[in-house]
Amino acid sequence: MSAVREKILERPETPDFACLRADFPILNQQVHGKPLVYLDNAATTQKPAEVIEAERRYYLEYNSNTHRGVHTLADRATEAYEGAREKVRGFINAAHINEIVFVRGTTEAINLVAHCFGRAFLREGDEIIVSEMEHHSNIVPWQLACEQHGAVLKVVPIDDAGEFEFENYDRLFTPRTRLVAVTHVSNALGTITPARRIVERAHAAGVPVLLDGAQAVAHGRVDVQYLDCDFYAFSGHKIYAPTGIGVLYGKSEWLERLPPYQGGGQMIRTVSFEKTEYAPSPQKYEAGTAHIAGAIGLGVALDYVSRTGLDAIASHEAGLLDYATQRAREIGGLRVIGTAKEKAGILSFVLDGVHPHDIATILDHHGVAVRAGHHCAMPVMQRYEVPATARASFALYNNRADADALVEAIRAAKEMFKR
Ligand code: C6P
Repeated sequence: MSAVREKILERPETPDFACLRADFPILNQQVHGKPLVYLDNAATTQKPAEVIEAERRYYLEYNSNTHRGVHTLADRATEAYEGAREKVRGFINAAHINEIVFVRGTTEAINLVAHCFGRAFLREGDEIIVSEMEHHSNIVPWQLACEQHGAVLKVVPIDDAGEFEFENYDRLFTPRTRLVAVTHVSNALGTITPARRIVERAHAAGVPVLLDGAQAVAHGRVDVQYLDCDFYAFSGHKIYAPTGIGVLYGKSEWLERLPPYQGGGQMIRTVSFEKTEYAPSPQKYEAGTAHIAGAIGLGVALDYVSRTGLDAIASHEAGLLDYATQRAREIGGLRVIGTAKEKAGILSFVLDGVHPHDIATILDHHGVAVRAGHHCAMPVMQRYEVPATARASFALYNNRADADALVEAIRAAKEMFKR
């Protein structure tokens, strides 16, 4: 660890974000001859060197399968893998370690719940509530479950600012409502939804809630006991960890009741041709060899974020978002899509006369990486009657100079398309 970094860690309440940037080696490069300004963090975040090193060390020093071996390397791998599970538990303040299931990412976590919950509890005419601002990963799995079991999807509208319309949500409940699945933070708009109130309302009707935390976990404190949600899904790669690893949190009472997702090794207690008994959660949901290195990397990434401090990260990113939004709004013809009062670090916008894909291409030539498209949230695009948006999304290593580079590159794009 560098001396500078040690100094920062002595005062974790005021981390020096400028120094933290050095922890992410990939950022130190040029793109099209310009310094890289990475603002596509909602798609995936970059990884600190210590996360990359943890994965490397696993493969170099103790690569082995977990839970199966009786040799030293297998013990080390199992200890590190289960240690990572405990880190996840602590990070989201889950009550029990058996409530933490390792999956590939948010998408798999939601599919797991939709599939298992559907099989166990959905019947013809039952209803699932989602919102208009969901990512496709929190729409399509429910559509598949509805199709299979004859259930119906009901949608909470959003208003012009991109706020969750709570009164309309309230009205959607009927005696047939079986589950609510909503995002904690919208990837297309940045809206932070009133997750705790959403859960409270659903619980008043005896209905469980799944929160999609893909865009939330890296940007503010998440406490699943405070939220009281029944399920919480997130991806490692959006919180400075490797791809291919993610987490499904589920309350014990649910994970004990739901049937398994996939069958295979690791998820059983006994197998015979007549009958198989399943292992308890989380093993019941983790058939096959896990992404062991990924889980270990995730544990290290969560340590990194915790040391930096979630509250400090949230306020750093909020400051950046305000600054970037204010400066972007000075550009004539630019419209911000998503102006909710409570937002995480996402700036979605359209620019008169320039297609978002063209904006992103020109920005790339200025070294600025953003995403353009429907962001896997087509209903949001339909709601705002735009084909796509350009989206800049912030992480802990971004700074005002990045926001300035973004704004200058947008101005250049505008200039190029001037008639
Ligand atoms: N959003 C984005 O650029 P996976 O792919 O499983 O890690 O995450 C899916 C997912 C689910 N919910 C939300 C709210 C998300 O933002 C995402 C991923 C990326 O916005 C890639 S489409």
